[in-house]
Amino acid sequence: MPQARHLLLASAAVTGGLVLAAPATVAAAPADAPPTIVVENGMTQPVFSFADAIEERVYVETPLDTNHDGRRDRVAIDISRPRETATAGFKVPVIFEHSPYRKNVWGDVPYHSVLVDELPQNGPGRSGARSTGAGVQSAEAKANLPGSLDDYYVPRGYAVVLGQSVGTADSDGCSTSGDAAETLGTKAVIDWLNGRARGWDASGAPVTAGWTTGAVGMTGGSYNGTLPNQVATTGVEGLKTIIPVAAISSWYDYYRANGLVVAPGTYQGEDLDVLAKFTAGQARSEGDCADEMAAITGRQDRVTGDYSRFWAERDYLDARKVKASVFVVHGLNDWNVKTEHFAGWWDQLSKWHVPRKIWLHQGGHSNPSSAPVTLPNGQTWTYKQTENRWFDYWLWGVRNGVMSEPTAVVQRENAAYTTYRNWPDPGARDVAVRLAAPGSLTTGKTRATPSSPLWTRAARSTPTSWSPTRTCRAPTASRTPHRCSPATCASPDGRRCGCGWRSTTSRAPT
Ligand SMILES: [Ca+2]
Ligand SMILES: [Ca+2]
Repeated sequence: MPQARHLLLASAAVTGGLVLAAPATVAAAPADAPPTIVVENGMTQPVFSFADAIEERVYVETPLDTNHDGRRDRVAIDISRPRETATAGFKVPVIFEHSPYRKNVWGDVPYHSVLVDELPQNGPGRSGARSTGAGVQSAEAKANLPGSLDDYYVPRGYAVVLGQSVGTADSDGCSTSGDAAETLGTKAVIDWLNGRARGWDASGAPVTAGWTTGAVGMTGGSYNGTLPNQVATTGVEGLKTIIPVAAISSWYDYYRANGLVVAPGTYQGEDLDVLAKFTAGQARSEGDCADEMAAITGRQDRVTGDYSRFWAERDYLDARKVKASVFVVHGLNDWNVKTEHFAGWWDQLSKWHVPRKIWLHQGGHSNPSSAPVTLPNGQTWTYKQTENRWFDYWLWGVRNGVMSEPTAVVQRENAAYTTYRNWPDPGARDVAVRLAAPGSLTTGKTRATPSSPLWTRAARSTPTSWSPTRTCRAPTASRTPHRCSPATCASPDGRRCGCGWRSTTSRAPT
């Protein structure tokens, strides 16, 4: 997508007033002046009263019937917006976080049995059940929505919408974990914000969103960050930008690896059906949605590990329809949503020329720290400030230069932040890495012994996404047509793996 088109879209989003304040001070608007955002150093300032914010619960109609009861499922959303949106005709853009974790999750959902229940990368503190995490909150409408998005952005001139995924919490239906239904259940909220879908309050009275410009930015971490990826692939009008943090780009890469069944770090035995039940809650999983859950268990196929239509429905690695800009954020030591997820997604965004930025840090499955990062122009910003400026640019049309700054911010192995014109660093080069002694890699030569089959295919330094180009050929007794491993696809002399591989990234940062 040509960048110029997005710049036009961003400019068109500015329908409210815009004040560019003097750098050192925040301008105080006269008491009778129309409400405006206030911008200092290219960043919106907190000038609207959070205590006076308007809170609203709306049930948005989706085109779905995931629980097959003959009625369209509705999804629940909670809204916080500046009071001026009701009293002074002030129209604001929306920062939207959708989640399947809001409440009533099944905390002790049964996991699949596994023969090997510990991975080498699992450190101390491994738990047997998925944590509810920061995204799990009671979402009853109240004066202060769960989490800090509303606290931070409502005073700066945004509405914040916290949604509940279809089939979870107060929304209708059955959770489907990652497929088109979940995508459309999220997209419906953006359609409602733009007058293309219906919504009602708790009493059943119709509700419209006349207070918004219709410009929407989505963000969230992990699953909450995956939903923005999903919706962006639809090209829905109104979604101007997304900030997916530690987000999934293909659920096959989350629960499978080249034909093998794998689990996210620290959650051995989890699979997509476990996650669907966790988010749906026990009552639904064992009640109205029992049939739907059983269908997921069958179709996910833990026997072969094959990539199938089921997984293709949950694969977003095609950015051809993406109209939103994308700010990718990921930890380079994330063993839950592994680095291949952002790498493959980034490659797609590059391929389709989506306006984009990337922020990589040395943490795990988490947000970046609050460390300040100095840009080549001498300006210093934290991640949160960069997020703020990114939303200001794409949702309010503030010309703060964020798109002229280095595309990539990368925290290196020594914890120092470095900026690059692009990612991978244009100065990076391919490095062939070979499996060596157990638990190690080498860029040098390796020697095969009969007791240690040699994998001769070169692997590149992370992050790289690998997928098989064909199934195994070797006629060994234990061969299966689905898996590639030294035992099942050895060459006739028993010493080499016969599977072909291709990578979806060409270079890694050096
Ligand atoms: Ca229904
Ligand atoms: Ca809050």
